Amino acid sequence: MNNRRNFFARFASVGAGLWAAPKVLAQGARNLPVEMPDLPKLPYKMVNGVKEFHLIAEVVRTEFMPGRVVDAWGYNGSVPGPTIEINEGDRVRVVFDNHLPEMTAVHWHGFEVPVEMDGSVGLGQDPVPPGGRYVYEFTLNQHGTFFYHSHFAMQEMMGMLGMFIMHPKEPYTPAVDRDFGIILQEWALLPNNTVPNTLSMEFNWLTLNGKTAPATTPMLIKQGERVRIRLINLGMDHHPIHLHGAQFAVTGTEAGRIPRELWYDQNTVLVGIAQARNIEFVAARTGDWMLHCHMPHHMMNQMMSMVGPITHTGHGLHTGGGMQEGMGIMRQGGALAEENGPALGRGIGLAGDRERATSNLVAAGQQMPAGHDMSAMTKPGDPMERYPKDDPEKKKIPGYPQDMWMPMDEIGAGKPENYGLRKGWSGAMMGMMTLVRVLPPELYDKIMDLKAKQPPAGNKEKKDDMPEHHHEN
Ligand SMILES: [Cu+2]
Repeated sequence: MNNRRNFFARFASVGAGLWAAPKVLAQGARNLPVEMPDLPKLPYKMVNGVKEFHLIAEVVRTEFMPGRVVDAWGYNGSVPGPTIEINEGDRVRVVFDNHLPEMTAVHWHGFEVPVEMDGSVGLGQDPVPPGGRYVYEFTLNQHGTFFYHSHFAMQEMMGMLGMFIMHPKEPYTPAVDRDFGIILQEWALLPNNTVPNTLSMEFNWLTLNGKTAPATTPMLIKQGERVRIRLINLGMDHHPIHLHGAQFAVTGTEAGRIPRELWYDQNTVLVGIAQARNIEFVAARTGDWMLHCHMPHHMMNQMMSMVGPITHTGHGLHTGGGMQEGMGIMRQGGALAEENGPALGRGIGLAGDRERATSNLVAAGQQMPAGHDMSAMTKPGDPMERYPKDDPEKKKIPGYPQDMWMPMDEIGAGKPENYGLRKGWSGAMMGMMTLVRVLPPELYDKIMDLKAKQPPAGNKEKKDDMPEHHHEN
């Protein structure tokens, strides 16, 4: 006991400066509605003291970015599904309807509830048939960042997942000024195809709350605010999520709050499959800071098949097969046929006869795709002038080409959350990325003003279901 008290005494002296600005402490602790950029909340009604939600599984046509149409599976018109928020101790009923053409059920991930309410089909309940209904009801005596999902693996990869926040009876301290939620997902979508390939182990679209950068909506923060971001991941890969401009402490997992004496600063947090991680930090420095998965292939959209040596199939690298085979799409033969089997999914080196070393000169004689060549942007005297447009010499440089620069600012134009971003900002934003915009008060107020004047959003973004932003002035 004595040791413990000493520990806390020591902690208190160190901790004061680390975790909380005095302003935040003075506000006292309370629970804030969680802001989910680009996603709706699931509304409820009170029925005899029970919070009753209505959740519907269905096919949802959505867009990862303007023009990139996807036929995914989700809930209530949203992929991922709408966010459910309750308070610790609540009695909750979820009336669940299946509008899919096959059976499903809802698993409440990490919930301590009776097995009949767990959503593990076969063990606790029968599958909910197409057109069927199942009523889940439980009292929730937990708190933290949870989620719900189909427990059919392929349905998970069609997008059937949603955030479930349980607010604590005793609000967490130190209090935060902003509380955000982000759902990480990955998808395999061939060009000109709207249906995700759930068998693939290679992913070319990476989303946060169902959007891919630069179409992700930034999180807006006023300088000095204390911020919580809740991250959840349900896919085939782990995502090391990195924040620019501020270090953070990991303050919660999928099982709830981490005791404060176990916090320590980091700037990258690994969000493993089926895990939740809450991070917290004080937004001290103004700027448009990236929050992104740090896996290099997750920092791209489907352009990963358009640049780099793999572009030039037949002219150099040929690992495992072409893009279609790599994503499990057969052009001929069976998936287990001798000529296909070893080459499917992630190359494991068995298809040695199809592999070649990467060399320079892969692109010799080829026209680079539009956007590849920076020379259009060079001015006299720039170092880039060494490699003028279409100079065959640069194709002899080992490794060339690797990346390209393709700002698409127009994709985010007209979105108030993007107001004031530097010209060319979208060139940095691809794949599993979004922005944490730490704004000086004037710019913050200006953007809030623009948001207030925005016409009501369409079906997908049911902004009116969102609770009001907490905001002091
Ligand atoms: Cu990742």
